[in-house]
Amino acid sequence: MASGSTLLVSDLHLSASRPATTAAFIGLLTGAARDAAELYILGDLFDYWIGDEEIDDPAIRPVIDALAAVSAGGTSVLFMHGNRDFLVGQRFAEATGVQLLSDPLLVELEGMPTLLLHGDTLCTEDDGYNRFRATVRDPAWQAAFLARPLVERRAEAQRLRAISEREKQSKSAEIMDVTPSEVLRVLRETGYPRLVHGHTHRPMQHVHPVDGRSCERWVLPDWHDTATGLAADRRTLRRF
Ligand code: LP5
Ligand code: MN
Repeated sequence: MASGSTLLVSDLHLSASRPATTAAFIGLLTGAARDAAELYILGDLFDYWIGDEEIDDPAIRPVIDALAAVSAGGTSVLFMHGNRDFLVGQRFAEATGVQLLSDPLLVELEGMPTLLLHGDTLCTEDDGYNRFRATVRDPAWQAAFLARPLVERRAEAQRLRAISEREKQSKSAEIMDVTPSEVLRVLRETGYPRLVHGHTHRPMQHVHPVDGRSCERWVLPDWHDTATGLAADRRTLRRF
């Protein structure tokens, strides 16, 4: 039996260059996730995704098959796009049985109103990233990008990954973390739920006092060091 009826993970960054992480994720899909009612994947499942042709990549195929098997077994697998895999599309959904989610999404987990996000939208002071995001989330830009040959798309993605790693060297930790005022704005706008997100790779349970209430914000870990996530357990969350 799974450790909770709902499991949440994010930031696995699966790629051919990290086979141990792929094996750990497949271990989750063939283990605890099989007995869970729901598995939420809150973005950056893949290191990058340049279109649903990725499904046919030999390094990715076992992940697709394992997602399809766990979905067919009765677990609802739900996926929210991250900043690395915002091009995951309908063909992926059909091949895996995974449901694509919007970001943010307000759900009830064991009766607790919970706002799920990838987390990048909370980082409002990262101007370079936010300009990039506005461009690549535009449907017209995406259609044009997806119409380009796969080999060109892959080269662009790799170029962009290198730019991102370089630019992060000169960004402060504060800029790359969530903006406190944005967290408060989102909490007010959505009725003071519990927040769960990834992206910043700073796993932590925060408590935000806001308008006389205390709102929890749970940050998921990335999978480079620890292949773990959170399980909803009655009205709390815990690492699994
Ligand atoms: O991902 P991570 O953790 O390194 O850093 C993120 C932000 N970076 C990104 C970029 C991704 O790493 C690369 C995604 C690949 C997607 C592949 C499919 C689409 C290919 C598109 C090819 C054009 O999201 C990083 C944040 C960090 O999180 C913390 O929040 O700071 O943001 C950046 O580093 C972005 C740079 O500041 C700005 C990059 C501008 C690039 C402009 C040249 C290319 C223009 C192409 C059209 C938009
Ligand atoms: Mn991310």
